[in-house]
Amino acid sequence: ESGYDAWLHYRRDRHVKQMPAWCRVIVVHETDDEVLQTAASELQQGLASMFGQQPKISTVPAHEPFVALGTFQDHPCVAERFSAEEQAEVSAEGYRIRGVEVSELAGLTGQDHADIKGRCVTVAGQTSKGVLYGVFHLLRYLQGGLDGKLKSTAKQSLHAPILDLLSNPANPIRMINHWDNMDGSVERGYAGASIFYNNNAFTTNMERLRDYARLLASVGIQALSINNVNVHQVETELITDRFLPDVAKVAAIFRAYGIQIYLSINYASPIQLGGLTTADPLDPDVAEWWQTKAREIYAAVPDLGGFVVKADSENRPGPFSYGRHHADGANMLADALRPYGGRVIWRCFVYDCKQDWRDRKTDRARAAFDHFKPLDGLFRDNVILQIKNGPMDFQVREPVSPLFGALEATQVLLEFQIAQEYTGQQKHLCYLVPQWKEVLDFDTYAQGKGSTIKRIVSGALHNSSNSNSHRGKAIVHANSGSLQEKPTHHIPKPTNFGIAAVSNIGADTNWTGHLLAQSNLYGYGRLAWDPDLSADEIADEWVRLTFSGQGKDNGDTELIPTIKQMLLDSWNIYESYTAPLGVGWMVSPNHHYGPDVDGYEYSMWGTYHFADCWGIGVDRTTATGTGYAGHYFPPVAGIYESIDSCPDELLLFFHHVPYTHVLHSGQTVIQHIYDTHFEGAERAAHLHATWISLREQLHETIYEQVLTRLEHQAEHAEEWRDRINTYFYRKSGIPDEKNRPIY
Ligand code: BDP
Repeated sequence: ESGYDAWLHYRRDRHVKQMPAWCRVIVVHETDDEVLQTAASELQQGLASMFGQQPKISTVPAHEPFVALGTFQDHPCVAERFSAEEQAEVSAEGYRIRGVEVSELAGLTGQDHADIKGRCVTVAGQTSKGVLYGVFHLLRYLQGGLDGKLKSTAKQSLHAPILDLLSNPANPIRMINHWDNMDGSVERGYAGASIFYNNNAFTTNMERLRDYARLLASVGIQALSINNVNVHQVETELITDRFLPDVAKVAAIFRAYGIQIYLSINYASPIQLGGLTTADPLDPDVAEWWQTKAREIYAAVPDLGGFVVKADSENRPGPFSYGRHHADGANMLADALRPYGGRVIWRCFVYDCKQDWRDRKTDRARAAFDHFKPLDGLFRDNVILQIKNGPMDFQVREPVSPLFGALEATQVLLEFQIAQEYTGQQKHLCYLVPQWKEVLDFDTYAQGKGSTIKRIVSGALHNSSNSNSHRGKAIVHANSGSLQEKPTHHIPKPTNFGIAAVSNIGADTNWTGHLLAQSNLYGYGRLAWDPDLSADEIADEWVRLTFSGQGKDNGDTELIPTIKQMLLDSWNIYESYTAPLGVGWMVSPNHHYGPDVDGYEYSMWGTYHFADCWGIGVDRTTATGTGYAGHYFPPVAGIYESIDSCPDELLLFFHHVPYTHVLHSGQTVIQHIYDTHFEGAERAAHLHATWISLREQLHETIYEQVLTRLEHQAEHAEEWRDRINTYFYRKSGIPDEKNRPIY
């Protein structure tokens, strides 16, 4: 009980005495398809662990109930269970699961099944990846997650599964980005060293990588970049003979779980590796160098997903050095990868970190939009722009990036951060799914009502508008000076959309440091698959899967609801004792942990709150501020432009207001700051106390792991409270109405 098995521990259920009949035989046709083999062995292993008996694997059904796996093409046993229409409803990576009475299996491959009594279950997909995801769904169901819907009938349904479901992933790309360095460190890693590298070499612990692949595939992740976006000298060599054989080994491990790997590359590679004097994307020698490089890379790893690129940002090299635009840079790489089906995932986190310092009228929040909106329609169809959820940098509260929806002819990936860089670094509890849900459900109005972020990033909005007149409209390109091409207006490919997120795992035994932070990895995968799941449903699943078999009544009455509520409250708690009302930052520079109210205020990074004795906040309006608010579509822009309609939680992101300004809540800004900080610290202490109340019901090591973090959080929340309250009291001179201690 170390947390290593995470949500895949498949504990033996002490209430289930006998293995259900249908689990005893797994029918799967003989295959070279590695992913299908994985699906069969995962099912076999999961069932064996849950029921204490190893199921047989068989290529044909015998005269007993069974569970059949396969694609519709593989096995008559599978295909015959679904009508042509039912099969057609399954997308490339989706699946259907159905449990039926054997008597309903008439005509099955000419065999007589009359003497088979009971139920059979089928897991089917168009592809073996779909089958694998279906198997993990079935295991979730059996393990007690039951999708949160079948709790009370669970025991009965084990023996006669009434499952009949179809599940298709909403997002074609469901990716995790590692910020791992080859020296073994992890940029913004809070769970120990890298599992991929140590001492400037690849790990030899392939077992750990395989276990990671299982965790990812179990929640539907199918793309993985394995090195930091900031590519240093040694990682630059990942695309050379020195490391390509290792990359190939890692790719093989993940391939068996249906996961494609990607490499982050150094834009200056032609100089650093190739001895060229330039990395200018329009220099023919540079383009040729990348073409040759791509040939070498794909000879070693034929199914590499492609490249992830951070260019011209935070001192990384990029096309700007040569007076070129990012479309020039991305397209040159895309042409090199095209023959092999590779993609270029080009990050929009591009800003000049000194610009706001030089000129306080500029605004870092504008940067991604200002750089990329003018390039809409200019990217090759194997380029995808990866956009952080907000315009700044993964703060506890930010508006959504206005690039979503504004890019009409460009494929996009949304970028979340599972690593809790600014949200307590996996020492504080912060279940991020509710935050991500708000982003995904946000309506941009890009094409009228219903243009939600989730529909934009899944490609659904583009697909539905491909045929309407909207798409043909001319796109005005400002600054297209260096661009060699005219807008292509290509129709984005539906497969080149989705979600990526920065990983929160490391070599810690429980993967995420804080055991409860596993819920963020689980939740991210589930949400990327189905953005319509609620934060509550996902929390319920994760808690059930992780803690099943612990607590009284299988955890149903107390353990599960209590831990679930802790998760659901945690983002709000964290927000309430840290930077107020969307202003962000106020963290220690560099490492970003703990309060430092003016830590960034006088630095060059463009992350200011402008607090003085009269007020606080950043004026981002069009009339008097940086104009950022005008990047949104109406009516969103109008809502943010006006102090009266701007939502409280983002007020200081968009407006500079006096401390006496009255919020929609009826409270003044200053009193809101005091109240939320006192309450936040109290609620953090309550999380700690709640956990202590569960002591008897939890396994000791698990209890202890979480306890120490919650203890720290409670203390640290007090420090946050005191620093923020004191700061604002001294700035404003306005006392707390409730006379609580502020020094
Ligand atoms: C910020 C991190 C920095 C990353 C950067 C990025 O502080 O370490 O390199 O984002 O996304 O959140 O590139």
